Amino acid sequence: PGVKVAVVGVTGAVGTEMVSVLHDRNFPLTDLRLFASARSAGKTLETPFGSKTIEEFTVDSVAECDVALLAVSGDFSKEYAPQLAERGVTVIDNSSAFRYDDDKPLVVPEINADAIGDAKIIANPNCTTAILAVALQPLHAKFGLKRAIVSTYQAASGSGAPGMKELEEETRNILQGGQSSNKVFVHPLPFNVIPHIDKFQDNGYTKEEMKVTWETRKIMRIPDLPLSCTAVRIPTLRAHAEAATLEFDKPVTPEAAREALSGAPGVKIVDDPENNAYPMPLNASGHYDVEVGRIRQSIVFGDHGLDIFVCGDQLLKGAALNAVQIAECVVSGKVR
Ligand code: 2RA
Repeated sequence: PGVKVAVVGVTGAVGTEMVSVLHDRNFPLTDLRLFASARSAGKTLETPFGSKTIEEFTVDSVAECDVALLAVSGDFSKEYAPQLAERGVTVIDNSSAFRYDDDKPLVVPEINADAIGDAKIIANPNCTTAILAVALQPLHAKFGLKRAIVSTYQAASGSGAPGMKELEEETRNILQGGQSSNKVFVHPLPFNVIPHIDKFQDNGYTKEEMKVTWETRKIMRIPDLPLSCTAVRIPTLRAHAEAATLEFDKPVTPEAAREALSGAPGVKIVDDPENNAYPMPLNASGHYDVEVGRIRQSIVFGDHGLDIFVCGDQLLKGAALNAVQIAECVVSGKVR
């Protein structure tokens, strides 16, 4: 018997990718229903499953499905995810609404699928966190992660389809001598970097930066992990890159790190500096694996430290792929 799946927020960048990933991974579904707001309801969407009509979201309609993948705002999730869960739907939520609730699992399947248990609402992490955690876990398992300092280089897709559109249009506009008129990003993004993603917090970090700290601790089950992050938007389209300086409990070498990472689920080592091979957004875009490279002994933390560079598709491992992987765990029972 197959599973009835709903994708809610299907007109967004993440929702669109969810449908593609379900198809690409041959997800065992008997029915796929696509939901969006009243504005898009009734429109036809070309999908890998063929032409499909978008339905207006109602709790009653989505409650006819077994699993709902939500790619909607946090406020929407907060209101409707509990109602769907009460009606028996397993909700996998891409917003930040439930990530920090102690009783809701926050899951990267390569790391903590066992946290899912019987949960009816499962939180999908922030993209930046998911991409980083996939690379950190194999190193943590072998050497024990003690501290991390992270800097990110985040693509426009983190602000959804409107962010990607603004980057493309504004780049064209500026090259043609026009004035920038940014709306999605707080400053013009083309030819710029913006060290400001999400709201500033009382401690001077942004919410995006704190998400990386809070969520990495929860997913990797290192509750006090000292991890600081500087999150920066750069003018790339859809893959986030991150530099991490790591300290471990045990001594580590780049060779031992490569061994620990080699064959780790979701990881692709791209680390051949002699041939100019290292993780890059252009190469990681459209791929499931997180690229890890530039692995070197850290000057700061010496024989207990590494510097690494990672890159992963923000819309895939950072969002849609991870959500579908969680759904795969739920339907296959790999939840303990
Ligand atoms: C960003 N992490 O890149 C956010 C999206 N969830 O803006």
